[in-house]
Amino acid sequence: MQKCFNGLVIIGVMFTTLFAGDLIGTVKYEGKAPKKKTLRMDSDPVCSSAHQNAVYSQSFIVDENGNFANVIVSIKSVSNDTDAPSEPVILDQRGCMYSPHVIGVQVGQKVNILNNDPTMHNVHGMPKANPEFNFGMPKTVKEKSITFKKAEDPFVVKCDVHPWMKSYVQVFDHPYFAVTGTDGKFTINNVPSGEYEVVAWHEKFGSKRVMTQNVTISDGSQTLDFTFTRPKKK
Ligand SMILES: [Cu+2]
Repeated sequence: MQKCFNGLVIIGVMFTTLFAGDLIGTVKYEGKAPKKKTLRMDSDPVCSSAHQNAVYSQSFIVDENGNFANVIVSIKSVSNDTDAPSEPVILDQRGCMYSPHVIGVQVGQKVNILNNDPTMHNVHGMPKANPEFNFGMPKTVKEKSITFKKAEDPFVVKCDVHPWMKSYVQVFDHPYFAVTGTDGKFTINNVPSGEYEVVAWHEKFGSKRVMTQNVTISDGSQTLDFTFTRPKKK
């Protein structure tokens, strides 16, 4: 009986390993992109002197082909029995900018916030499901770690010293999410087979104007593209 049971467990494991697929795609923006916004960092000479050239806001990055960066693409309502990765997600403060501008992290996974600037930052996160956090990072404090206990929609993390510094964080209870690069591309690996709703979020469209599409994942890879369009003026 024991042998038979073990056999079933092995077959079960094989099924979950075999029947998983990658979700890949490109996110586009259609329409006239907003004018690039120059960031003025004069209020802190350490910040302004860190840049030789003009620095632009990262809140809307679209290239000439419409490839849309910093979009969080994620699978909604997917079961997950894996532990949070021991590898932390890095949120760097460098040149008085957050890098990356948008991150996804799992419940229980560390976010290591770095200060690579010889100045003071104040990290102020405004989640709703998780406790708000707000702490200073003088130039002597090079790293602080935070973790989240609950999954939640993207929220802002800003610096109270430098008003142009903003980043966005989304917390997931599974590993099936990705953030688009400047080429608009994303890859979500090893999604268990099934039918899902896939959500694409961008900060300028917000949680009320996320894009959703349905997809069926089976063995192999599946392509799913999204196109955000400029909202019509009322
Ligand atoms: Cu700052």
